[in-house]
Amino acid sequence: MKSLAIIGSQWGDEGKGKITDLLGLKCDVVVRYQGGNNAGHTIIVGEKKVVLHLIPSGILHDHCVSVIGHGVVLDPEAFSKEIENVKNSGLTVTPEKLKISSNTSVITFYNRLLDGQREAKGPVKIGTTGKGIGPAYEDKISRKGIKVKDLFDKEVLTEKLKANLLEKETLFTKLYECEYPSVEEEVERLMSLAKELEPFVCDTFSFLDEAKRAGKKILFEGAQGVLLDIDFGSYPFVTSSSTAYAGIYSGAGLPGGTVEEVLGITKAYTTRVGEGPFPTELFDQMGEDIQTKGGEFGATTGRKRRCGWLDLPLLKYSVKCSNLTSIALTKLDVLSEMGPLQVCTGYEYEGRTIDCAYPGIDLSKVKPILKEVAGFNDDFKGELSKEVKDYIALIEEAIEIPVGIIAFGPERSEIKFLK
Ligand code: 2SA
Ligand code: MG
Repeated sequence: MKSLAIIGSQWGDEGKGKITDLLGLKCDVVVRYQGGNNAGHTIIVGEKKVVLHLIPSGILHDHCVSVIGHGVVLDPEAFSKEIENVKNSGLTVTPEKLKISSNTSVITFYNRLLDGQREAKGPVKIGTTGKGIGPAYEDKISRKGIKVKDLFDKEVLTEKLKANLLEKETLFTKLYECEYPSVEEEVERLMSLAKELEPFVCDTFSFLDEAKRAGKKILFEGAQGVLLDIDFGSYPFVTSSSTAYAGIYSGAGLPGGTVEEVLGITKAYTTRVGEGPFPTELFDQMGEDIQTKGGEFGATTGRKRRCGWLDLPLLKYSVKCSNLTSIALTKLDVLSEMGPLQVCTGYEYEGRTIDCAYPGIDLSKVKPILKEVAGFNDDFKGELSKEVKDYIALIEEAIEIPVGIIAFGPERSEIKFLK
């Protein structure tokens, strides 16, 4: 297998975790390059269910090195809890197995507080996960951010946090009228959490550079999905990182193109959690049924995910945005025995018909063109039924890349390679 990237091709929650877990078996290194603990990757291994938020899925394999690149935003408190959970699942975590870039941005208490206050009291509700992701990226871009390496020097951290809090203070006191910890309190909190982080912190740039030169197989593990990308996504209802292909090299901290395959993980229908337009959203019993049968709840916040039909104009767009070379079609089992299905093949938009979305398109104004297709009743284990094959063919014809993998359940054994 070549080095590859696994990217969500919709609004996240496509089942990236289980595919990354499986393909991770054949990889030497797994790298997270964007996002933070807003992600939720649920992986079932035998009797065990492991939910990963921040730690790369490579942690499930002893032969894999997991890397958190500097494009990630890291909450030391969430990290500490997750390490605990991972260890409690019987997995070993050592500095040989997990490496965190010293340049990774830190999510502070102020970031979390601001995220929550904005969602509760601000003028635009995005439906964020409330983990402080957006404000942490804002700090980074505005050059006021705290980096992991700052956590080990009290003087440096105090100075940086003072500067960092200066403008936020007005927001907390005047705009949102909420309480917030003093710089001294936050320094103490962060420095005590940093102890747990310290063994894993290193120069991941050199590690990845050497791994690349040595011909190691690297898997780049995307979080969320292309439609949540800060630039390509359905702005402003997006996350604050580059979830699409373009974010890989800068986020991982590995210059030079080595990704030969880009696998887009695609749910057989569409879900979205949080606010924002969703052209094929179902508000009827079918939507409820998919939500229930698919267990469509946020793995991080527990929120109900909105459900709708597969949207080919958006999928076509994602394929282009992320240079996808093939897709893995997941959760096909959820659509089984549901009766006739529908697929969105185009939009009516501004007086014309289009079959591919594009940046800046107002998704709240498109009228989806739905095509009814035969439902299927399949266990996916043996030869696929004609109806499933037709469903796959319809997708392949639209997106012009193959469906290389299908998944029809949470287990490793419920993933099938078609090509
Ligand atoms: P944020 O918190 O700033 O990243 O939120 C901004 C938008 O991005 C969406 N978002 C997500 N959408 C799907 N899945 C995500 N991960 C969790 C999961 C979400 C959960 O695996 O289920 O548990 O609720 C994720 N993370 C961010 C978010 O809904 C906003 O629309
Ligand atoms: Mg998820």
